[in-house]
Amino acid sequence: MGRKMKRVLITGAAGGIGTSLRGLLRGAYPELVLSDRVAPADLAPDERFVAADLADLAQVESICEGVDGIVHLGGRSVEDSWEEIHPANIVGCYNLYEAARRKGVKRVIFASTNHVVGFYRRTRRIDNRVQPRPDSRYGVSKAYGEALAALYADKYGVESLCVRIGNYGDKPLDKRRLSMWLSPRDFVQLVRIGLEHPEIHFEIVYGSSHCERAWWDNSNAERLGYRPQDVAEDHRDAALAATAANPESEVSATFIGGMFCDMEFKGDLDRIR
Ligand code: 15L
Repeated sequence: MGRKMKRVLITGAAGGIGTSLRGLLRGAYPELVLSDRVAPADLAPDERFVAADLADLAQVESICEGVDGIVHLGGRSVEDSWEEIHPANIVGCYNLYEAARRKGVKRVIFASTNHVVGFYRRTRRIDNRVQPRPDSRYGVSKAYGEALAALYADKYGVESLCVRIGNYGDKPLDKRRLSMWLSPRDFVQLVRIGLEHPEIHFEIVYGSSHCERAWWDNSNAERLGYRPQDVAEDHRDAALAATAANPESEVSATFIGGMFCDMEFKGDLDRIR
């Protein structure tokens, strides 16, 4: 590995992924700075927390001070109204990249999502180069974040790894998640590749563990050295039973994004090829 990271900032550190990542990254870098709007309840004595609202550029600049790498998990992580998505994911993501540029941050790991490509049919195999087909305002905001990552890499040299996370958790929750589950330790592997790999400029990879039923080709992650350790099919029976007990709607079951595609969906799904 190449890049030397002394101080790493995690935004959205009090959220679900942030909370588990914090523990798994402890000791990996000399200094971990945690940020969110409110401090996590269980702050350890060796953890440094700095409060910041992503919608406030001055606050975001202050948390980027002296930082080498950022794991940007902050913002809304599910579908919501535009009034919620706009400040958190549009303004917030712009502020994050602009603050990173102003403070000379070298690398950003951008937590993107499968919902950027949610309206691709499950019958099609996609890779990291397909054009976005967002399934929600949330998916659009993450596609915008990926575009910002490209702009800031090309124009200003702020390097980014965008990870289109499938579904993060200890196990795949249902049949859909057998195709996109991401275990905590496999995410840590991707984060460390993103922060330390010597040759990242702007890259998009999928955040999934070893999923035999994946709807995507993740060879771009493999090219960067990613070797997932956890196997979705080890949890097959429980995941299939969960979907048998609670089947997906026709729209959900047709597209990668599942229930995000179904929300507010009007008309005939055959129009989406
Ligand atoms: C996501 O992007 C969300 O953050 C997560 O809560 C899940 O809904 C996941 O996608 C998913 O698609 O299962």
